[in-house]
Amino acid sequence: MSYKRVLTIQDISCFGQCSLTVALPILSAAGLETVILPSAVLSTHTAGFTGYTVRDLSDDIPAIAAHWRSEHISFDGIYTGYLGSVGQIDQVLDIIKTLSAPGAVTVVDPAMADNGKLYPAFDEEYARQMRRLAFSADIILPNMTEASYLTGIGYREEYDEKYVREMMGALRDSGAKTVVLTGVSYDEETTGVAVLDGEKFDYYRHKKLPRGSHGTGDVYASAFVGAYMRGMSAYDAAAVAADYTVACIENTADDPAHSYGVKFEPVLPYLIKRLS
Ligand code: PXL
Repeated sequence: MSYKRVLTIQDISCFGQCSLTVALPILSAAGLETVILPSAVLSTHTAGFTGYTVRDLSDDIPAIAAHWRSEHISFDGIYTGYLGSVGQIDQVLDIIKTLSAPGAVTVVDPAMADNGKLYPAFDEEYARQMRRLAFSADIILPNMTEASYLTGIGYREEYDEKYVREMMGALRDSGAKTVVLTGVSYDEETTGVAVLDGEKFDYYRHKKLPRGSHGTGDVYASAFVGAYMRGMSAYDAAAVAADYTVACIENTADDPAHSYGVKFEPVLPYLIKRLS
């Protein structure tokens, strides 16, 4: 089995089962050498907690990248998520330019918004700057809200396939080679993932669980990157990641107090099985 090295750049929310505390175990379970670059350290994530601490690590990132360059370290994949501040967009673009191995894949989860709104730490300027990173990626993994911010196409709660195709076409025409749009739902019972890979449009439908859980975007993106880097097509990786995320939500459903994240760890054997 080929052994790939992936760099993931996103925050450490010490408590809350999202970003790096999700990405590192999932990518490792997928059999990838996983290198982390924390964009910021927070006591918790920012959704549903108040009074959290934040330390932006922008001042450390250039020196870390310079050290890696001096050690001739490079990456087969670079996967970015929640960043600490708008200035990190250029830092990340520079890392992609200087630390990618030949043929490396870049995957950008423009983690900045959900349910029609930006996350508390971000503003319109961040969303505008995120376009530069997202549109330079090989693969982007926005949800419907993020796709709306990236394209300028108005966010809608209800829509049809024509709207979804228009959104994805706009993302692809702006530069992203493959678009994986999450949380695409046409009815009450089901939701799914739309994939535009070159000219090919596909939709993977799965059941919609009554309770939306925090952190599922990060679980999804990490499982997608794991599966894709293991050699699956974008569509197959999108489907495996969806099944794993649903299984994680189901594994959390009997514990309403656990609303800050999903219990993804006990379900890792299922993901590993799907990847082997
Ligand atoms: O799951 C996305 C995410 C990651 N990191 C932090 C967040 C959020 C979403 O709110 O607050 C710090």
